[in-house]
Amino acid sequence: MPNSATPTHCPYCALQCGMNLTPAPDGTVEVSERADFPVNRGALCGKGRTAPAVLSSRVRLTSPLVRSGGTLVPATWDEALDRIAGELSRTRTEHGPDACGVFGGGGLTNEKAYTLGKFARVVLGTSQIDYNGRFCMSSAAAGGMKAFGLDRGLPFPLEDIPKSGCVILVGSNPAETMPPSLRFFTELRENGGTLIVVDPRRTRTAEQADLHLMPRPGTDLALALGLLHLVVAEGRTDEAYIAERTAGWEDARAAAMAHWPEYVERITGVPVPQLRETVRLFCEPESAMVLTARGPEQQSKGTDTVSAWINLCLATGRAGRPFSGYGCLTGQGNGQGGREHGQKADQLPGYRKLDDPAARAHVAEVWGVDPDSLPGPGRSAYELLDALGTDIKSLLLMGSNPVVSAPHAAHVEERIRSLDFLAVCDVVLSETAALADVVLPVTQWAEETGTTTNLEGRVLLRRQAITPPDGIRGDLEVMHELADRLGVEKGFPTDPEEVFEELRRASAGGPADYSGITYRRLAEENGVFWPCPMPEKDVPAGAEDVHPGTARLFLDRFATPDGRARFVPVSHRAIAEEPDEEYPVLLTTGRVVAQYQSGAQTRRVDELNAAAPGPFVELHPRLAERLGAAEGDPVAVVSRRGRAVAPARITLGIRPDTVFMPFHWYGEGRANTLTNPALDPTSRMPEFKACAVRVETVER
Ligand SMILES: Nc1nc2c(c(=O)[nH]1)N[C@H]1C(S)=C(S)[C@@H](COP(=O)(O)OP(=O)(O)OC[C@H]3O[C@@H](n4cnc5c(=O)[nH]c(N)nc54)[C@H](O)[C@@H]3O)O[C@H]1N2
Ligand SMILES: Nc1nc2c(c(=O)[nH]1)N[C@H]1C(S)=C(S)[C@@H](COP(=O)(O)OP(=O)(O)OC[C@H]3O[C@@H](n4cnc5c(=O)[nH]c(N)nc54)[C@H](O)[C@@H]3O)O[C@H]1N2
Ligand code: SF4
Ligand SMILES: [Mo]
Repeated sequence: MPNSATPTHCPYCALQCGMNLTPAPDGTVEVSERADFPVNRGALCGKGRTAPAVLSSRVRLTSPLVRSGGTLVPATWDEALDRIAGELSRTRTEHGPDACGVFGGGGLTNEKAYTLGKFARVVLGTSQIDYNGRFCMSSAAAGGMKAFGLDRGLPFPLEDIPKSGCVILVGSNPAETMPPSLRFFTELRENGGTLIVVDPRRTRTAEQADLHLMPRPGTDLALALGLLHLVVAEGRTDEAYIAERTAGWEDARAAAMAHWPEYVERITGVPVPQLRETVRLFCEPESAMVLTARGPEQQSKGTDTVSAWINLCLATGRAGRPFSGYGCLTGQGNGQGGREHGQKADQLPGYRKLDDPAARAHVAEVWGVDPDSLPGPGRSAYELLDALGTDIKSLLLMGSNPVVSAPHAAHVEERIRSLDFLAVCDVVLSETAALADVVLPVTQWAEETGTTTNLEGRVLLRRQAITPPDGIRGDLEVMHELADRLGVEKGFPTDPEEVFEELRRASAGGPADYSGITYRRLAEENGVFWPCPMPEKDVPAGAEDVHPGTARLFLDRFATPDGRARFVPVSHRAIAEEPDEEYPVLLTTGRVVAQYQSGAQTRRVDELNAAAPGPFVELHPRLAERLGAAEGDPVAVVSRRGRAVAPARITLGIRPDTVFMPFHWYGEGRANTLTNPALDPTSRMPEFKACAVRVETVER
């Protein structure tokens, strides 16, 4: 490996900030500024800056582990791989292929996600594969598909944000979750545009806003409908656009008209004058955007909620036009690419549908298998986890830590413990890995090459910058070795570029078409936006292509058969679990800037732990006073599913009827002990953002 700086990308969130990595003489790695990457222009948050700490053997796994006599003990790779192959094979023989489950992650590179989906269907023959992205952006994906016929989180690059006239950020806190992106919102305001933030908490992002709406958690659907009602009532619809570029307006309009502003104020708690002001700020400029993130999406009506915000954009002519549109801010490092290439329960590579005969035939040909041998769609993430130990006997897990991050986590933990066999590939001994029968230590971002697709739909090359330590292997090698042991000798290469070449062919002609993208292009350009097809039908391996990629979608037509966007008629409905006398308070959950997700990686970094040492319960002074709780006092939050205890953090920046907990920790402060696994009927997204709880003081 070279001793000079390697330009690459951060291992964490979907911004995929560019950075340079240089190996230092003492074996560590230095991060330096990479100013040429347009998304972050050199800026990094604390997580990105400290990411090399997780490469240290002090915190990472250094050897395969195999459970023996109840404890995990070091083993050779052959012992560990033989054990996994043997157990998966036994499960398949005794209970059938669907008794083998596979769970992936949106942090895996495109090459890994693609190979994991192929491994499940071709090697194990199981339909039971899904991934943590289901908990992330699935509602936005479902809403985008319904309206536009395509799901790419942002239909435009981030650099378009400052050129818009108004941006409504719904349930998104980029000041903590994507700090370098805050610049785009600051520039928006410097250019005279307005920023409206919709969040039940006065976050660091909301503090930057021109207008902050503070709805009751779980009421974004009603809020969007109320805004659309006002748009119609005030004659602010764009009738020419509606006639020319959309379908289904009458029904959506009728549904919205039932949501009077006063009724919406009662449901959401947002005063009517603020609704009117929002409509004015959104409709007056020439262009405007709505961007959603997990706040409105992680609800049991997340898909309808996204549809309602899209309807608002369509009725006002704000989609498929310059500096206008609806977008979702995807979360994980490869949250976009990870949802395109087949680790989803119902999906084949290129965002193809598993139940589409033409898609099956195309992918089966690339894979060299009979289309009839491909299983059908399987269960969604929570349903899969819920079936562990009953229908699903053995699980292979790669890139997730569900014991911390899944809803109703105590139940999920109990299901995981009831498995016959669990194998986990991870870089650290996560709380889920600690329950495994076999743990495989895998290489990390800086030690391997692969592609990710950032929140803009920009495909990037994450280059290897250092040599991995001895005794560590890559996820691709793990799948190659397991396939080999399970009787599939070909089709599981360990070279990422070789996998990408196959992915190009598998995705060719699909909605997420990568066939015109090559590693060489990615090395020369600052990423390529999909779709990027080949001009010809056949894709010769390694061939170059001239398609520039598609930075901006829908400017001429939407991806529906007739090119028109679809309105979806939706109506308000309550959250799955409304507060009552016994559980009178709403709990919502989310993130803090210094910890990432389940914390498996960031809780192993001293600097980040110093900044965010543990869980807390954010509550309003009025609620604290009623409880008799002072700042820092331990308080218990109790839901129908369990009890969590963490110190009180008292703030005026939250609604008095709501408490907030970050979900990055395990143990007594685990927020997901409390959360409700009620699922959205379309996206199967759990209701992470609203459940009924009671709050109590704790004697210590
Ligand atoms: N530091 C850090 N950054 C991250 C991550 C991380 O774990 N840590 N994870 C990455 C990933 S995978 C993701 S998905 C993104 C998530 O990024 P965000 O969506 O920005 O993160 P969250 O904190 O989950 O939720 C955003 C906001 O939604 C608000 N909210 C809660 N309930 C509601 C509601 O009912 N309605 C509305 N409108 N708002 C509500 C919360 O108060 C919160 O401020 O972040 C990415 N970046
Ligand atoms: N209450 C509540 N719960 C939530 C959310 C919320 O807002 N509230 N948000 C949800 C969302 S949006 C998400 S995305 C999920 C995320 O939650 P998780 O799925 O648990 O995500 P991570 O903590 O990122 O877990 C990734 C694991 O994979 C490992 N890993 C990293 N890179 C690799 C790799 O290349 N190969 C392998 N094999 N392993 C790797 C990491 O060390 C870590 O253990 O949490 C969800 N849970
Ligand atoms: S914002 Fe996201 S991609 Fe950028 S440095 Fe931080 S964690 Fe990494
Ligand atoms: Mo996420």
